Amino acid sequence: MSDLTVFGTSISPFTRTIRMCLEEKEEAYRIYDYMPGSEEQKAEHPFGKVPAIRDADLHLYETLAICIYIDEEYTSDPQLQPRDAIEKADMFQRVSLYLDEGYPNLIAGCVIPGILLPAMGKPADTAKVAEHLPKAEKYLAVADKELRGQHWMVGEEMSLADFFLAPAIYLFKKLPEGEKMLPQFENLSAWYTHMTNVESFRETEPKLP
Ligand SMILES: N[C@@H](CCC(=O)N[C@@H](CS)C(=O)NCC(=O)O)C(=O)O
Repeated sequence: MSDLTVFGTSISPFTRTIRMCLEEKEEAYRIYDYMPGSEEQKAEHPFGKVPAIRDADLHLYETLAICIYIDEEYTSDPQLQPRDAIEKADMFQRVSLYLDEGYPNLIAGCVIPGILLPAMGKPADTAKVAEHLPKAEKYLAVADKELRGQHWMVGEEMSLADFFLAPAIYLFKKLPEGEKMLPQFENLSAWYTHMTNVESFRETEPKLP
């Protein structure tokens, strides 16, 4: 059994990604629900971002690095990265695109200003949402096209590519504009419905404020 601790609010889609990895590996862990920018999280990440982990003497931050560590240190099945070189490159291409175009537009540009700020008693930033919705739509159109009707984003098995995007889609669907936008993407909608049956995804559903 691991001695692993996760630092970061479970609302964060990045925290959910690493929790999904841990659930898949059936590794026990503790979680401290620290918010981004809090003094506690600044001790875990140099920019106070969420998430970070500690595992015995190891201290790691940045979600992708954490996912790779979990998959390669805890070697039990399922494997979360394809073995085939082309599929592995495809997986990292999708994760990288998500980090560049997905998270900044879906979450930072729409979900946080549109629903999380109001949930925390602050005014919504509707101008920011309006600016980022078309960019979110463009990103989703690419993700939809690349799915080509497959169950998983890459090859025949689930992988980190699925674990990065699904938590973001969950939150984006909470935004009325997001809920309305998703059905136009048939591949993505079918894939997301498939993801909602994945136990590690269900087990890590956050409690929204
Ligand atoms: N590059 C970081 C990004 C993590 C990130 O942006 N997390 C968000 C919460 S979902 C956060 O901490 N935002 C606060 C900030 O950007 O200052 C990673 O991959 O872990």
